[in-house]
Amino acid sequence: MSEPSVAYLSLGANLGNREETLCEAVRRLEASKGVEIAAVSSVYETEPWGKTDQPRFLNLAVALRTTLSPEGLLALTQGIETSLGRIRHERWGPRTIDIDILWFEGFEKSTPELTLPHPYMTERAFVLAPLAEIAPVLTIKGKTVEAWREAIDDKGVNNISEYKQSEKNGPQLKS
Ligand code: A4P
Ligand code: MG
Repeated sequence: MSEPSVAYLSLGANLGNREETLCEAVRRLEASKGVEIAAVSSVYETEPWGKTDQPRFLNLAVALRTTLSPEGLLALTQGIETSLGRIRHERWGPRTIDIDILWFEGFEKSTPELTLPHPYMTERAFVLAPLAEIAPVLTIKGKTVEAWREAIDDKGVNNISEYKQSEKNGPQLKS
């Protein structure tokens, strides 16, 4: 089997029980073959970006090690989105769950199916704030995630809770 690669994901939800959906998505990632969760950021409540007339999101970032290819990881995350009730309507519109691959070790590519690193990650405080907690020195386009985060306006992006790893029940949000 090949050596695992490090990858970072951004998860977002703004419909339904947002906390429960995010927790369940992390649990499903963790339960997936070829995926090991290395770190989960705090949870942030964030003003909608792009299309602003929609409910606020909860966002978090996940670090993982995986033996999957980038395309294999995308198929997995899209399967989890679908199984959690994601229906694709409009671009940047409301969603039960969205899982974006931000960065995948050793891969820079741009195809319609997959662009790595994620093209908007350095413009989004809702991505950079959680990611800076778990990958501050990761370098994207010549700058660290922490430097990108310091440079961005993070008004409307609020850390609301730590993410708690419970041995029995899997990850849960602290109340
Ligand atoms: N795709 C290409 N590259 C990637 C990648 N690195 N990771 C393709 C994941 N997918 C990637 O995505 C459309 C297509 O992008 C996929 O078929 C995949 O092959 P989608 O999830 O079906 O559609 P979408 O999410 O509506 O479009 P898009 O452009 O991915 O939107 P974003 O960028 O995900 O933005 N505001 C706040 N505060 N918090 C949020 O989480 N999210 C969005 C969605 C907008 N505003 C937000 C938030
Ligand atoms: Mg998306």
